[in-house]
Amino acid sequence: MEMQRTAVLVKPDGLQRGLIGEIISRFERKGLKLVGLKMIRMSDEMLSDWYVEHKDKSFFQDLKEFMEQLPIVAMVWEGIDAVPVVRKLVGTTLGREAEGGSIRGDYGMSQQYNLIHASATAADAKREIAIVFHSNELFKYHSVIDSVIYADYEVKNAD
Ligand code: 3AN
Repeated sequence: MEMQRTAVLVKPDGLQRGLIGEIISRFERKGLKLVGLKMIRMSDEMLSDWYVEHKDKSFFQDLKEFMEQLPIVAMVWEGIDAVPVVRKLVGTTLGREAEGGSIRGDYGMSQQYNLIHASATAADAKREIAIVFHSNELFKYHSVIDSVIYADYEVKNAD
């Protein structure tokens, strides 16, 4: 159990489909805390760093071109075990197979156009957050609902 930050991108297909509000709303309702948010057009260089694990895959170039064509909405969410929690809300990669109730399961049919990116591990989250956000664009604040989202002992054990 660990307090974590995780990176989420709403990809060009999510922007085109008008799903930004819906996606933000799902993370808010879950009890995650929004600590960073921006709309940017990612450069080729940023995307090469972002998708470094896929650099030898056949779809690498296509994936970068798709991500470059329009702006994306980047966010950072914080919470206990935020990395796996967000992955679960997002659902598995292929929209057609993703579980109903997950974002991809409810809104997507595709593998490439799967609406959203979420960090796979805590180490990936750190690396990805640093690609898009400066430290002064990330916020630490007390949320008035914190005390009904977690019990005190959970917060203590997560520090
Ligand atoms: P996830 O986003 O579920 O972690 P990854 O890391 O396997 O999935 O893939 C990163 C992105 O690359 C996916 N979100 C998808 O847009 C794209 N992608 C993955 N596999 C393929 C593929 N076989 N063909 C085209 N695009 C793919």
